[in-house]
Amino acid sequence: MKSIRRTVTGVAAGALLAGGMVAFTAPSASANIEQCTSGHACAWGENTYTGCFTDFTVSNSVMGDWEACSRSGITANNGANSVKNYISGRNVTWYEETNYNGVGIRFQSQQSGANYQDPKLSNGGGTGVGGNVAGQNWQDRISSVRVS
Ligand SMILES: [Ca+2]
Ligand SMILES: [Ca+2]
Repeated sequence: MKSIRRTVTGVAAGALLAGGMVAFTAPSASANIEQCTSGHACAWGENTYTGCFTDFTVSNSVMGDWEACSRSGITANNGANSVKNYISGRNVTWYEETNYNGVGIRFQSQQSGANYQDPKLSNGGGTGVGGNVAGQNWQDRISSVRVS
């Protein structure tokens, strides 16, 4: 009887551990807009500023690895679903191609108070650059970012 009871207790502890692990991984999955601090242009892998996260203070000709991501084997290149510009006095343009090529979508700074973020790039956002592209699907499309 004693050994059986010990086994049951072990199972219960395992269940508790599994539950704890779920709760532990939740914060990275529920990343949020607070990750984006003043002076940065930010991108998230999922809608509503969630999922993998990366940020920039200057232009980047290629969207590189996510800075924070619970998934392996994916990069920020062609991965962003939501973006924000929190760089005072600068515009941030997210381009379709690397090296700022192709069309883009431009956001003003949060400090300017206008058109500075988009939680769902699949239905467009920002101001079109290089064409009337602001209303297009921009999910998983951005490959470079220019701060100007
Ligand atoms: Ca994505
Ligand atoms: Ca692209």
